[in-house]
Amino acid sequence: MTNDYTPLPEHKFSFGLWTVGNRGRDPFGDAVRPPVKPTELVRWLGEAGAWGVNLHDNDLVPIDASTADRDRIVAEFKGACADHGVVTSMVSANLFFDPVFRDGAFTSNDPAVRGYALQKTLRAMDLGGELGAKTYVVWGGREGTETDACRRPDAAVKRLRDAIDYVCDYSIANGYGYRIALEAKPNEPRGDIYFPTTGAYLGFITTLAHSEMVGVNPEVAHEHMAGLNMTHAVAQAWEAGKLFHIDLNDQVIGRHDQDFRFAAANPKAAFFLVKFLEDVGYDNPRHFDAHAYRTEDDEGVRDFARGCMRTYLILKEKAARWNADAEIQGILKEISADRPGTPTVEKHSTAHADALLAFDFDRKAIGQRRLPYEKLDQLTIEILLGAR
Ligand code: GCO
Ligand code: MN
Ligand code: MN
Repeated sequence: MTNDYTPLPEHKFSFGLWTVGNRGRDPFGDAVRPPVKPTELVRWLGEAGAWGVNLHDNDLVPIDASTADRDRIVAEFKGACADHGVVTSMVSANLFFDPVFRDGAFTSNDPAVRGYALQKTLRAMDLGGELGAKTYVVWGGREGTETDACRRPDAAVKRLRDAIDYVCDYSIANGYGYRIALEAKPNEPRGDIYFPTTGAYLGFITTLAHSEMVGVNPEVAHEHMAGLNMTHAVAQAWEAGKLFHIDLNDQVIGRHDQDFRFAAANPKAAFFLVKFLEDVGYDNPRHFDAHAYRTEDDEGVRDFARGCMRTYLILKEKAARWNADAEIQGILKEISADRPGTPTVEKHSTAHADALLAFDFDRKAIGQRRLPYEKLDQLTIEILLGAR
């Protein structure tokens, strides 16, 4: 076991330009940090040891940039990525900031808004293609309502399906090879956002024309905002072969959208998440979608970025320690020990069903197996707190 927590390219740690570039603006107060150029943010990321950078179209290219300006900005950015050894791992379109999207983008009632959102998306896909990105995230931040009087929610579902089907066809037609990752969030900035959870998107994906190209991008904060267990959502996505991307941050349940540094609020939940990702061999980007406290300056932003990666690697080491712990493994063995001769769940056959129906289960005895979860959890806590 190592205690060298140096981030390496193999960890696939990435940050959005909007995360390290976050200026600390919130609904109650203005920016507290000066703007930093994308090329400079890439330098920070390279120096901190991050592997990738992610961006919305307008994090890099202003929404009203001329073609000449766009091309110059993109060329400069590519140069900075090459200079600092950072890849563009994911792109997305900003379909939430501009007032045109105040009532949604793909789910808007206005056909022109839907058309413009699609045009902006195709251009963002072209941009990502140019930068070499292989993941395209769709986060429907404004796809929702304050009042359901404005549309039938199933119309929103159908409109989003049409848009995602188009996006897949466009990727195929242009040979981009994108994997599309849908990111759920229950609310903020809308009162309610359609597809509030990762589970909702997993159901939706099965209805798409190119479902094989589409997966999910679960985010810790978003599942926690809904009061859910992130690791359970991630596990379901993984098991379905749909964990294309992940947004790591932290969030106290019941609070506003906090976007804290990874594991800052719930280190134990973060531990089980990291342990899951490492146990199953997750190999897609590990994106930290968070930002520094508003109290920080630029150096604090870099502390924040280094902290996200370092904590992940510390938790990874704790997970290895947990897996190697003889007492923990002994308990795990005990709680799931075989019951020779007892019928269990397997593929149905008439013979199996007959044997199962005829079997005499000793319900009381079975119900008395020891489940020493207090001990198991305490051992986990002791590992996390460094006492073991
Ligand atoms: C949020 C979201 C966004 C998305 C991003 C990429 O709560 O604002 O997490 O940060 O991840 O727009 O699509
Ligand atoms: Mn978020
Ligand atoms: Mn996110």
